[in-house]
Amino acid sequence: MTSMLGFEQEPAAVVAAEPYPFCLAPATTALVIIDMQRDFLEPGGFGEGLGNDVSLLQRVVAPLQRVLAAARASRMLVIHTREGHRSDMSDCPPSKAARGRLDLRIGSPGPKGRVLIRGELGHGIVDELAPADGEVVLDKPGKGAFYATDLELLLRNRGITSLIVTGVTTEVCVHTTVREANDRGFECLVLSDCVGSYFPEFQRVGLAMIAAQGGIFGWVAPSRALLDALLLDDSDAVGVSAGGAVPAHLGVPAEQSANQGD
Ligand code: TIU
Repeated sequence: MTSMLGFEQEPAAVVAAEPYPFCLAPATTALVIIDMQRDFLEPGGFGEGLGNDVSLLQRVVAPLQRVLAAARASRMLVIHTREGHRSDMSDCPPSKAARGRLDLRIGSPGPKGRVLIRGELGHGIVDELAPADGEVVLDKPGKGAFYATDLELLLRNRGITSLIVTGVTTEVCVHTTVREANDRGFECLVLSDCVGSYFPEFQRVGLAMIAAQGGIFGWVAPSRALLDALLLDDSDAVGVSAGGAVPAHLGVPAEQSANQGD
């Protein structure tokens, strides 16, 4: 099947999601893993230093490991991002450098090296989700993964139209990235158990905001729904590919631009 953009697509998978099912083809989908860095997730990092309970973020690791394995098995493009700055902080706006606490800011020394500085231990991705050879590792100076990076170029060159967005934190770097992606025409599925916040109410509301108003920024689903969809048997998948239709029991439009509510 050829997409509207002219890229050849593999048979689609259909993910049970809010506000309605999300259709994806692995060849045109990227798994984006936002900032699963020691500074945000581990004791002794920046997040804990600011008084946050990092166990709320660590919950994300196990389900995200399963999604990463499935994405690799499906041969999806995998992109790992890292928030951080050059050691001289010349790429860190003074307004950002001033945030945090007087004694703990970006660039401050800590148990995991200088906070959010490239090359320091705390800036690295947690061992459980270590990038594999050939996967993209994207260093970003901002909260959004598109700001001041070549992410859009990488995605367009690969014919990527859909993003599965995961990582931390839900209301900060995940949300910013989803908004940036949505404005650029990428369709985003956010996996609810693969994104994490230090604040339970922000997690709940952050996810609700994405899928509200008919999917104003994107779709939300638990990772189980994605894993189930990627394991669709051939007859279901071929139905999508050949006929442009999706399995009838899911009742979804062939194109996600067609809203279920219409
Ligand atoms: N990656 C990311 O979300 N960066 C943050 O600074 N998040 C906070 O919630 N602080």
